[in-house]
Amino acid sequence: MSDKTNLKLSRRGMLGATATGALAVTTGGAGLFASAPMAQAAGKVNLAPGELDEYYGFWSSGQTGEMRILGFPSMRELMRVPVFNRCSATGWGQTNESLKVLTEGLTEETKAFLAKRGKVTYDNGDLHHPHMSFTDGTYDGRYLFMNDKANTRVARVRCDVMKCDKIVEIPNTGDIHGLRPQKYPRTGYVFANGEHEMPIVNDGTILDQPEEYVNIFTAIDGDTMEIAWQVMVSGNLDNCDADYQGKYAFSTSYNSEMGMTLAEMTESEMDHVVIFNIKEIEAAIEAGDYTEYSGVKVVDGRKGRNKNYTRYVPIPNSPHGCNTAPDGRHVVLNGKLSPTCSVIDVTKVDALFAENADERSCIVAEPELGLGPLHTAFDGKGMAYTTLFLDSQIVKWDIDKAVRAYAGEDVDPIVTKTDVMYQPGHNHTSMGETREADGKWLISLNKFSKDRFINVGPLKPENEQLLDITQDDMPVVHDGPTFAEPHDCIIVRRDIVNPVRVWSRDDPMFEDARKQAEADGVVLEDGHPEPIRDGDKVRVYMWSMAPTFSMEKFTVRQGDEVTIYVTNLDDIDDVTHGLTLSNHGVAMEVAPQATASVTFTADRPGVHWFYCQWFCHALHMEMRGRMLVEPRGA
Ligand code: RUQ
Ligand code: CUA
Repeated sequence: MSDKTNLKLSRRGMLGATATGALAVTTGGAGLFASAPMAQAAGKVNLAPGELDEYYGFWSSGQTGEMRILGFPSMRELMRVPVFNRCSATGWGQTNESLKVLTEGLTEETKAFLAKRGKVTYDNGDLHHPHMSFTDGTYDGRYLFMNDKANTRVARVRCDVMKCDKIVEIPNTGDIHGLRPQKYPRTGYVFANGEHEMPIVNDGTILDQPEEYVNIFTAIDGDTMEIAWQVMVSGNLDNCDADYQGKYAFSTSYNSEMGMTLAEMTESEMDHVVIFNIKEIEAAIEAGDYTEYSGVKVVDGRKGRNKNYTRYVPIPNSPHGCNTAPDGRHVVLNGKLSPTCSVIDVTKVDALFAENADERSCIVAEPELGLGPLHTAFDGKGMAYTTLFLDSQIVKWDIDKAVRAYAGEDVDPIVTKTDVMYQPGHNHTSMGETREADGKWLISLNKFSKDRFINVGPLKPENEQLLDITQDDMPVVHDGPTFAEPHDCIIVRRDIVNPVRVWSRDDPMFEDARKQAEADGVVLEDGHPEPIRDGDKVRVYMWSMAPTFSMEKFTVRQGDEVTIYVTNLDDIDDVTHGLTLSNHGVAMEVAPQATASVTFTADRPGVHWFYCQWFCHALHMEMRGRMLVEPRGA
């Protein structure tokens, strides 16, 4: 036996051992993991079949427009929740229930624009930042909020059913990017940054006059999803975060220059972070110091207005991420073009609003960390973890030491650096954006996977890497590909998230269906044996119970506008049905105890089958029926 064969065999033996639950430990340097601690950490990640995760991961998907739910730390993808995108499996964007969510929050101007294109809503979205609602500085398991940079919207997902229930378009501004919920006392406000500057009344009166453009910071009421107020600012807005006192919100600006070209945008050595004084802005609204645009009260917080609504703190070149530390005191602004992070001490922010205050007096540290700092995460033990995009590294640094170094002490805040593959953007620690940061895990969302996986063509997956931060050298214990583009995520302790197992029959999601049934004298749960005709409109009420629909067939006339309501009477965990109507582009999911409906025009005479497309029973294939369409004028 050659040495090579020997090595192969021992490797295979070890893989077998891992599969039976034992830890892969290094033998003679031929181990799966570079070190014993690494193997130990990997053991925590590789859950045995059937073992449950300790955390929920809520992942964005960037330009895919959906939210994803992962089991964490196993990184198993558990669910995809359509939000701004279309979904073939669930009928999101097609059912009346989802269309209501997707259309009701659009402005009249957008609705008219879309109507001319034969649409009722947008088909795409660019979902960057998912964040959970807070109470007292920690996640409360009520809602998840997220932005759509592509079409200037903010969405909310209900954590009880894990479905999106509200989407609002934000008027007066362009392209919502940074988004964070208020941490204290509760959410409360959801803060949203308009990234791309434009005229506030964008009707073509002002075109190529950038000096007339503005940027807008928006506060949305997280309970009603109505826009509470907006603030007009100088410079653009990138990422934001809120403090733990309920007093301030912070937004970075990479284009304080208000430049239109790359050269103009990156011209100044210093850009700024805007600090929003929430109480002062609320007082301005109260006192009437605002202008109304598109029905929203807009406070003028631009530079040089001598008002106490905002402060502009100069920080180095084109800052990006904005992250409040769990210590409740420090806010880290990531330099991007500058190798530094600037650290604000929130206890020094009040003083900025005094007359003749030194505009940088709240900055207490500015450590040089490496090239391309984008985002910072925290362990709740005083350490910060910053992604270095250009260096392809995560740098772990000590916040206290950085503060002392800035004050002149001879200490090095950098603790260690770990290579990640490659070019990390966001990173996130378990519970890291709350008071309950637990310092266990760090995920690095890397924009390039390069050589990590077999080639799938010119379009490549991204790569996510999991680091065990309970160990000093932060070993990478997992990496795996992801499709476009897990832009950001949060990692939430399991006990905080408690979704229901089946829908409640009085859920507001299908309130419209119930009302229509009542008007038709139908009880949704009973269905109706015949279609109900209302001029050219026909309503079909059926129920589903594995493996049947209550109707084997129904007849309509060519040209009828048909609405099919399906109420799933199964109340057993996991028995979801669906209704797909062949050759009509119609498909929807109906989870246990839910009602879903879809409307279409029956303009193809003949026999058309509908069937259940969610595997539900041994006789799932038999779960089908016919729609008979009588030719018109025959
Ligand atoms: S931003 S890679 Cu859209 Cu979250 Cu920083
Ligand atoms: Cu019901 Cu498949």
